[in-house]
Amino acid sequence: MDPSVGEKHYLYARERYAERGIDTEKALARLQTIPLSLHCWQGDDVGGFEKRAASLEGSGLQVTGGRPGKARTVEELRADLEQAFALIPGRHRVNLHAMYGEFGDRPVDRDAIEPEHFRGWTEWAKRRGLKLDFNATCFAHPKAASGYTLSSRENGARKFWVEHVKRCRKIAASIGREQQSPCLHNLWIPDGSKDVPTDRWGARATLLKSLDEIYAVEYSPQQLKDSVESKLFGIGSESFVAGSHEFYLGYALTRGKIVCLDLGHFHPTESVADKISAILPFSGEILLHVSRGVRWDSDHVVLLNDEVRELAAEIVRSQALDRIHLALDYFDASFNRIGAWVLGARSLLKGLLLALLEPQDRARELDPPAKALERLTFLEELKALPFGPVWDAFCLRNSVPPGEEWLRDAEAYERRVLSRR
Ligand code: RNT
Ligand code: ZN
Repeated sequence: MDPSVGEKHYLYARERYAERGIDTEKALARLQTIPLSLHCWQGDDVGGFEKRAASLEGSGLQVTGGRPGKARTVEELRADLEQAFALIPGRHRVNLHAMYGEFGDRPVDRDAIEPEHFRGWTEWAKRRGLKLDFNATCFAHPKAASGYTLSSRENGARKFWVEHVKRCRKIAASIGREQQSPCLHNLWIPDGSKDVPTDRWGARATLLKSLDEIYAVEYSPQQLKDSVESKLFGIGSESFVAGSHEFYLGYALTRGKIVCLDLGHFHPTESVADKISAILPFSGEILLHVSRGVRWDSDHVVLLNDEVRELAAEIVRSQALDRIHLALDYFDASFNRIGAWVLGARSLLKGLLLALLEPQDRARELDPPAKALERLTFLEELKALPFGPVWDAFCLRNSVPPGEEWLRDAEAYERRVLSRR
């Protein structure tokens, strides 16, 4: 798109929004400040760089599709991330998993990882002006094969995982110190049971004990923030998940931790958007794993669907942009993996922009029940405003291809780099 055409369309759109009392410049300026944490694991189908062949078996995570071109080395993954960032407007973060360390030639088990294994990442991030977040990897490991980690009744295995997560927090804190921005350490465990359990109480008591051991080590919140991620069920944990939403909500609120809400981790008719204003009065911050479940927690690439729009709208309406951390979490190996990153990130940013283009005062005025028809009509009419040119302006100002033009670059990269792997 010729930038002057883009600008012409934008000026028209700006006027249309201004008629409704919406300042598009203000919305664009706000959007510019919102970082998304891009999940490194989309680049290699949740593989990681450990020497041991990793299998997702028993973790409940399933990556489907066999498109060639997944990253096999840390260099390839970084190059792919750089290509993705070149097509995503704004300044964002990279979300690492412990299995993505650079471990050299000898195998380093999860209970022995150190900050030095992530030095390459911090140096790269610094050069690229990126900040990092971190996750413990409590799956894809023989000691997680029983389906239980931190809630394991087998004390040796449990201790192993406690040690792993402790080390992950230490690594995350050292990253946070280095980058002068808190590193968010998220904890998700696969623990649960395929069939009817008889000791839910025991598993949860054990998980509680493990978490308290882990978080007994204190770090400065300038360096490290901790979140815990619940789940409803997984493949292989259909009947019981130790770290359920109620469990972690209780834990986070009593221990000053952040809850992580993954869009795929609730009953399909449950609204994560609705949870924002229900949790924030009691908790300083929330982490969102933005994903798209199709029938189950299938981790499809994020699209600008009603769920994402509603979620973004609720964040903005709650004036909570500064209290909500946004991360992407999906894995799709059925198409170009760089494209998957870009499409998901751009869809979420679009949702945020749409939310920022909602006239807040007017919206609140229309909330009373007597105004239901007016309210719905107002929301419907907002959908008819020329949002596209405002989005394109955001892309152009960030020197990123507008519209679907980014696809050309993603496809060229696939031809030039990915298809040769
Ligand atoms: C699993 C959780 C978790 C993982 C990543 C890889 O259901 O969503 O966040 O996707 O840690
Ligand atoms: Zn998640």
